[in-house]
Amino acid sequence: LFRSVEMAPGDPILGLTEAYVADTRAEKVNLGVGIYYDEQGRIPLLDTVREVEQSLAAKGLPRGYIPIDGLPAYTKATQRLLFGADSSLLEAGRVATSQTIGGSGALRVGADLLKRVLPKAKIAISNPSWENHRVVFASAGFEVEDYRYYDPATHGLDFAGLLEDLGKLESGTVVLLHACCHNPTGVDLDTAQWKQVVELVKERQLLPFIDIAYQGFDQGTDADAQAIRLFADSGIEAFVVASSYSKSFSLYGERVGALSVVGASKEEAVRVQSMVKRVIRANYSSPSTHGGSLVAGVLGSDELRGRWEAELGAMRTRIHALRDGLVERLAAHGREFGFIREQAGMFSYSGLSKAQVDRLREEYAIYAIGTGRICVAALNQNNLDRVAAAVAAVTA
Ligand code: PLP
Ligand code: TYF
Repeated sequence: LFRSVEMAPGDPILGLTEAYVADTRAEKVNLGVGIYYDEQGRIPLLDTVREVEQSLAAKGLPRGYIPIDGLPAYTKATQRLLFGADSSLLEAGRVATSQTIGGSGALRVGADLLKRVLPKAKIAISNPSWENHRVVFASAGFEVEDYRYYDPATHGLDFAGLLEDLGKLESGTVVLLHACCHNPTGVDLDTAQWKQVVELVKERQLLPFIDIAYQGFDQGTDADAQAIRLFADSGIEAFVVASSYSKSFSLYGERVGALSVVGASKEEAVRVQSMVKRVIRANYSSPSTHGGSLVAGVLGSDELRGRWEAELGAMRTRIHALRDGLVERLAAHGREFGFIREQAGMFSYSGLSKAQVDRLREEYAIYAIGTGRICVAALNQNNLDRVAAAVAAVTA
């Protein structure tokens, strides 16, 4: 039956981690996958998460099914974090939010929903984007186009190209936008640029689909949600947000995300929510209890939420320091990488070529993505010197 099945191509990012794990060199460093590691090179378990987890364990709660669209305390808290506690959209009941299996699940449920309600729409993603964006939307039956985004000459934004390409999209096209900490480049729009994009999207009648997987990793939870807030204030009738807590709560394997769909009215949001639930039912019936309970437990307490913001703030501050540290060490080797300071979040498009990335791996046991993407959040004071020296060597 399966005799003619071919090997499917592997995930280039997760495949690299497999190669890293198999590498026996003691000094190896994995700058490939987007995970935040602490100074000891471990994935942190946040204190606030640990506290909620311990109190839940002590209660020994039963594990019945939760609603198709998730825990109400979770979806409510998520809405406030994304749209702001004083959001007029929330006040008006215009946002339909569901707990999903990670941010990836939110993208897929959102894609299936849009395919159902807008069967002819295409989607445009940034060039480059997280590779799974293309995979998920293509699997849901979308034709995927791209818009210019990154300018290799400046290691920054090709804003003129972006505006030109968005301006040419057919009306009704879905536009996938990274709210902050763009994956893979680390290149974001500033406030003035976001305002222009919001105006253009409105004028061209495009449908914004905002992916926010790194809220709080650049400037803070409110500042990093500025794209959502600007679209919310723009008078645009409808937009979609896929969000993830994988990074901001360091809960990667718990698969905690959410899909929020903004409609024109409360009544519209109720109908949309019913359709989202139907999509979820057809995919996996309902989400899981544990991760959602942890997040809801933290965000539902003012005290814990404040401490979580501080824990997230510490991760953010450390990433900024690692960017500075890398730039300074490279400068000491006579290499100018100042742009790494301007980029935001976990990732940096380093400008390293495929051949240079190959040399880093083969000669120095330093793993990066072939496109030159490095995960800055995998650096620490122990490996910074070695990484900088190796980058200097391969760029000689
Ligand atoms: N969107 C972007 C831009 C990401 O980088 C990620 C990373 O994992 C996701 C979505 C998916 O998040 P999750 O791991 O919660 O599925
Ligand atoms: O881009 C990254 O590294 C993260 C993690 O199939 C990730 O977003 C990578 C690949 C993948 C799932 C998650």
